Amino acid sequence: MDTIAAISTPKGAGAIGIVRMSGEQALAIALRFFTSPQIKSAEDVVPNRLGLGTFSDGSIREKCMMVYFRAPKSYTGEDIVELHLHGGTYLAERVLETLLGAGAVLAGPGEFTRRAFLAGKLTLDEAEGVAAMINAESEAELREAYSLMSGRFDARIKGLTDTLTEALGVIEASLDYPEEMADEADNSIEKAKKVQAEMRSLVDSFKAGKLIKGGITVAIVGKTNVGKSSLLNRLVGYSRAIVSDVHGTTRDVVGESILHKGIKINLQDTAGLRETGDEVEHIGIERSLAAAKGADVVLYVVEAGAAPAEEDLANIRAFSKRVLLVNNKIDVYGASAEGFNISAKTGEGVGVLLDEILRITSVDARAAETLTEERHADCVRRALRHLDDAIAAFGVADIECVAVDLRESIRALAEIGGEGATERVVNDIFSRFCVGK
Ligand SMILES: Nc1nc2c(ncn2[C@@H]2O[C@H](COP(=O)(O)OP(=O)(O)O)[C@@H](O)[C@H]2O)c(=O)[nH]1
Ligand SMILES: [Mg+2]
Repeated sequence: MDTIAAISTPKGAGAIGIVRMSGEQALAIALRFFTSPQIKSAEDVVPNRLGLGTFSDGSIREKCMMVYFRAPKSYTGEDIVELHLHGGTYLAERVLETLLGAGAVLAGPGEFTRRAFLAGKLTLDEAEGVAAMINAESEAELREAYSLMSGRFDARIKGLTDTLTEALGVIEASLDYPEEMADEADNSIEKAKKVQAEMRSLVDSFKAGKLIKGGITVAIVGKTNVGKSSLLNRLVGYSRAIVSDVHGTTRDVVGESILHKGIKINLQDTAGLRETGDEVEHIGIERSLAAAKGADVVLYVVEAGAAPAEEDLANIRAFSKRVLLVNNKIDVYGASAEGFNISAKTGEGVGVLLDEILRITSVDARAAETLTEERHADCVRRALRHLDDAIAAFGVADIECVAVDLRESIRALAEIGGEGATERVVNDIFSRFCVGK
């Protein structure tokens, strides 16, 4: 395999820039340009230790550090060399160019991690965890990513697979010795039922998992001037949207994300709902309704003490199952009997409202190990379907049918770790990585 090279730090000015190589030639290529008094030959390079030296290719002389990881004890399982340079957009590119000129090949997105996967250093779901960690924007997302990356999720799936494999062994044996194995077969199916229950709860957790990954989208809707933009501003902590007592101020959907208790919430302030002859405002109102339709939660805001506009509310309830009635301006009008009482002006009640958003979407930042990846959800759903069939067939249909479905179920679960994953699936996963990882 080629020796690959890439810049592993983000583009732009920064304290350090790291250029990384992986492959058989990595050290030889690096030592053509990197010199230090301690290194007379490749044997002098101590693995896993940063050493100070000079990178020089005739035109640049960069005082920098180098670290060498010897195969197979490296991220990719191959020889890896990292050059830790002064930060800067140009310098790292310049060094990379020199390495490419000396025989290294530019790495594609995620190619280091892909090599790690091919070398058996990590499973496919662990690799997905690496990508998820890099992209994480909230505490909860990071926690789920760690659960994937560290193999905790993989171990849980393996536990399920082991139980099913054991059950399959018994079922296969009972093909030949139906009488002798009857009790054991019963027993195995009971165990398989526990796996079935766990798979079901995993599949259920994907609803929350998706919200953890993408954030909970919350649309703020209601009549004009009830304080929707003020609520947005209060939640984001600065004056994001224009607030005024002129009716119909907000026209476009104004979006901004916040973190609450480690969960990302994507807020959308919208144009107030009212009859209008203004063409632009009318378009804005259509966008408000579209935002409400696409949201995970809708906050329907009214002025405290005033009744909600029944028609608007019914309209919204028709397409959104999670609608919270929010009574704003309690600092002037006092609390209402029904709904959430808040003041966008003083901030009163706003924390309770955010907690409620997490509660009704069943998203909990502390509950690690929800399903967050569509691919995993798909595998578990398929595994569950086959297991359902196996359990339903037991005692009713031919025992061979039970065995066939159990095998399919096990196979679907194994795909999570990458077993039997097609080239296309693997390519798709690594193409989502950044170059240099
Ligand atoms: N006293 C009080 N006034 C508020 C509160 N929230 C908004 N307002 C005022 O109500 C008016 C309309 O607010 P705005 O956020 O633009 O409403 P929107 O049209 O629903 O976006 C502005 O004059 C705000 O200052 C509140 O909680 N208390
Ligand atoms: Mg507004």
